[in-house]
Amino acid sequence: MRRTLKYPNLQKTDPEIAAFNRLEEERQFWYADFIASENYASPAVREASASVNTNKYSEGYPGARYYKGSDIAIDPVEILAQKRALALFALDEDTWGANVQPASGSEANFAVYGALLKQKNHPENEDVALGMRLDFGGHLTHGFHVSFSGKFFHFEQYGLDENEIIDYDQVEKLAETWKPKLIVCGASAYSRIIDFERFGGIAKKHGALLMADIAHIAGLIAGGVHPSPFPHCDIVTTTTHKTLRGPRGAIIFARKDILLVPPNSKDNKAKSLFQLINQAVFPGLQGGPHNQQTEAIAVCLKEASTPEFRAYVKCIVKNSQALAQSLQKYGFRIISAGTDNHLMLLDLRAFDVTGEDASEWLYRAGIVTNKNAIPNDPRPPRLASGIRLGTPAATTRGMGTREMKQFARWIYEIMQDHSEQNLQKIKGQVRALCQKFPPPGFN
Ligand code: DSN
Repeated sequence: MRRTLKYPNLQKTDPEIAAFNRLEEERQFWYADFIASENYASPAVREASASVNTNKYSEGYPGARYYKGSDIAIDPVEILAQKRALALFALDEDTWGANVQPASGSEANFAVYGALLKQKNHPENEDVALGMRLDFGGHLTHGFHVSFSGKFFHFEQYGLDENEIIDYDQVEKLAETWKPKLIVCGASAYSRIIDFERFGGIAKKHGALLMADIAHIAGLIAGGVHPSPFPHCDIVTTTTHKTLRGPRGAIIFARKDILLVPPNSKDNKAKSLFQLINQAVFPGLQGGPHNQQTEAIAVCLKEASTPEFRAYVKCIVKNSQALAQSLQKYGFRIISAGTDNHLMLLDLRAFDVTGEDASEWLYRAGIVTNKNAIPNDPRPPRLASGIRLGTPAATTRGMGTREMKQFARWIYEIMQDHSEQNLQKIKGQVRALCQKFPPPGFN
C-alpha cells in the first residue's frame, strides 16, 4: 500500500476537497499519462506554486508596481525568473526581454496579437496574420474560427503538404498574397522538426514579424534536441508546464531592438517590441500576476538548465521514437510517418475506430491519451479519427524504450479487443508497471 501525500490543513478545513486531492494523486500514480502536453512537475516546483507569494498583489513590473511591498521577494523573484528564462535559451539581455506573467499560453498569444495587430474591420485596414490550421496540428489560438484569435483577428491558415510536413511553399504563397504583419509558427500536434529558418526567411522576405509558439517543444529546445527558433524570430511564446516540466504558466520572449508604432496609437510613437508586449500583458490583458506561479517558473527554469534535464529530454525523444516505431510494426499509421519530438499522431482509420472510442478504451485500461483530428479528418472533432500520444510524462517517471514497446503492444491489443475483460486485464498490468515507476515526489 502506498502512502499518499499529506494535506493536514486542507484535511481539517475542507475534507471534501482533500479527498479529491488524494483521488487525483492516486489517478496520477496508477495511470500511465501519454497526453503530450502533460508532465509531472517536481516537488520543488509544486512547493513553490503553493507558497505565500499567492497572497501578494503586484500589478506592474519589477521596480514599477502599483502596490507597495513587492520589493522584498516579489520583484527579485520575477527578475530571477526573467534572467533564467533568457539564460536557458542563451539570449542576450540587451536584445531580448522575457515577460513571465501570462497565466497561460492562450493569454500569451493573445497579448502578442493585441500588441501587434489591427483587429478585423479596423477603420485603417485590419492586419493579416498567418497560422497553422488546427486540424493539421496547429493550435486554437493560431486563428481557429471559434477561438477569439480567429474571431477578432484576420488569420489566413496554412497546413501540411502531401507528405504531412508543414507546407512551407503554401506559407510562402500566403505571405506573398496577404502581406501579413505577423506569421505564427509552432504547433500542438505536429511530430516533425519545425524549420524555423525557413519561416524566418519567408517572414523577412515579406516584411512580416515572426512569432514561434514553442509551448510543446520548449523543453526540447532548451535541452538541445530541437533547433532553436530564437535566431529567426521576433517573438517566442511558450507555456511552462509541458516538456519544460514546470508549473502552469507562460512566457513571452520579445526583441528589444525592433521598434514599432502600436496599433491604435494616439501619438504615433514607436516603442520596442518588448515594451509593446509588456503593455499588452499588463495593463492590456491581466491584472496582478500570479506570483506563486512566477516563483515556480523560476524554479523550473533552474531545473531545466541542468545536465539531468538535458539527459531527460534526450530520453523523451528516444522513447517517442521507440513508441512510434513499435506502433508502426503493429500496423498503426503515424501522421508524417514518424516523429522527431515528444509526440505522435495516430491515424486509427485502418482499425475502423474513432479517436473518441480509442481514447475511452485506453483510459479504461489505465492509459491516458486524447482524441485528436488528423489532417483532412472525415470525422467531426468530437469523434476524430486519431489519438495523440506523447512521452514527456512517462519519461519523467523513468520509463524507457522497453516500456514504450510494451505500451505499443497494449494499445494494439486494445484496438483488437476492447471487451471489459481485456481492458481490466491490461489495466492490472499497467498498474503493476506504474508502481515500478513512481512520479517524482509520489511515494
Ligand atoms: N491543450 C494543449 C495541448 O494539449 O496541446 C494546448 O493548449
